[in-house]
Amino acid sequence: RILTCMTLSAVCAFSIGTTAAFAADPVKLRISTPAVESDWHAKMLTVFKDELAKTAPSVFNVEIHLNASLFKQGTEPAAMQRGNLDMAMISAQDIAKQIPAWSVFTAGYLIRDPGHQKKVFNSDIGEEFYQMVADDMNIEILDVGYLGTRQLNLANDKKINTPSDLAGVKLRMPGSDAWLFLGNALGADATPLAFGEVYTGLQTGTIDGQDNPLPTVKAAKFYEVTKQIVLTQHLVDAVFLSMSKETYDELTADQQEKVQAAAAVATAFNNENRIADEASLVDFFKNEGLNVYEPDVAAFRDQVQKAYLSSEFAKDWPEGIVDRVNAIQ
Ligand code: KDO
Repeated sequence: RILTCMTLSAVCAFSIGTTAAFAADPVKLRISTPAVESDWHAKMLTVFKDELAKTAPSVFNVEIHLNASLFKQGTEPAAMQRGNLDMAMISAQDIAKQIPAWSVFTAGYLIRDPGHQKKVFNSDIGEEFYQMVADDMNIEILDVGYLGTRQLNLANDKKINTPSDLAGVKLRMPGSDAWLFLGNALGADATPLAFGEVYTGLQTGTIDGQDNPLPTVKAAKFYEVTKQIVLTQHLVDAVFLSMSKETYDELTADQQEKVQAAAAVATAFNNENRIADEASLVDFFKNEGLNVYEPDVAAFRDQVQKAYLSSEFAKDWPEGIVDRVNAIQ
């Protein structure tokens, strides 16, 4: 073929020109996340990419950037809004920075379990809240993924039973008001730190503990530098697989459909694996020598719910939203 091109250069130039006219460049989708490679929500991005490669071969070029290597944790929404990033898995806490009504989904002990989470966001509540994100942030939420139920993970072995046992404990939280409020509501001294710095923070003692779902405690190896996990179950956490609306609106209707379908396959993969992992990981951590136990969860629930209901955040919640969320079975 090269030989033919060299000898028949005029014909060759003609044929390259015609091919180029028909083959559209793949649509580049750059995704940024702080997640580590072995965590389920990082793997779910590969499932998303593979699914699109199957359903729309050569149409998309999905680039996955892990470990916050492209954008710092929490800066992804702004990056999408500036047109510098196509996709991310954003949190309710990220969204609440720009849309205060969303802080309702940062409240501890509101969403009951992963099934409840899925139903809430698949209901008219999800529709209303996703619309706010589309209108006010120019971001299209494709689907909700279950990040897991957040638990306390502490470097020392002092027994924790009620919120007062956390007094003076420097609990790392991601860096935003909504996250810090949760840490303080649990009774601890919330300290902001990016996800990528948590392992070293625990190792060197700049923080006394952190909170994350069990699969993340395993994937990020926090169990290597901590002594106990307190099963407070304080936040049934979510990540919202999202796309900048600028990118989304440029897709054809068929491409949008394929993207939506791939997102659904990816979140289903994540949820299934994460839920199964949560059930089995307690034994893993015990084998690693950690003390894993349930505290007085009712005491934590009571204190945290009261803190949220009387907070400044609650003033921005749409009328009746807590009752509507609670009513979803
Ligand atoms: C974390 O920093 O603790 C957190 O769990 C917060 C989530 O919203 C999400 O950003 C997550 O980290 C990252 O995806 C890393 O797992």
